[in-house]
Amino acid sequence: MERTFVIVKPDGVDRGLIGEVISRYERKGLRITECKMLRADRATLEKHYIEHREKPFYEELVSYMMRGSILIMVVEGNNAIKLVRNINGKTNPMEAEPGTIRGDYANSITENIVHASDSPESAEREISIWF
Ligand code: FUP
Repeated sequence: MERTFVIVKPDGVDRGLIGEVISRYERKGLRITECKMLRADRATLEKHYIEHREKPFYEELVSYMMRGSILIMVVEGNNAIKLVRNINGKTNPMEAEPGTIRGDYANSITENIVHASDSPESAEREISIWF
């Protein structure tokens, strides 16, 4: 059993895609074990995105994540980390395959609907930041 950390980002919440995102994970046999709606503050986002702090897109990314409500959750199941990332699709919406969340719904690399942890270490780090 593995667990991963997921965010439905402000564009996903504003566009009414929370149910769509959750149902894709549940259909795959994964379980939502923690879930919370909130407005992210800058300090938490700076911890979450620490690896990107020198990147040119960092400020745009942090501002966008504070623009509206987000849904944070813990998703559990066998191979949850890889399965959730497959369901989400590639970061760049031009490379995300149709049938993935980003492939079906995103057309911006910044406003790409969802975040999910990329390793067991990231998952535990991110869960401890947000929950
Ligand atoms: P991912 O793991 O798919 O969420 O992607 P990354 O960790 O590479 O990037 C984190 C977030 O930075 C992405 F969700 C969106 C944002 N980003 C940009 O805004 N511009 C870029 O060129 C790359 C990433």
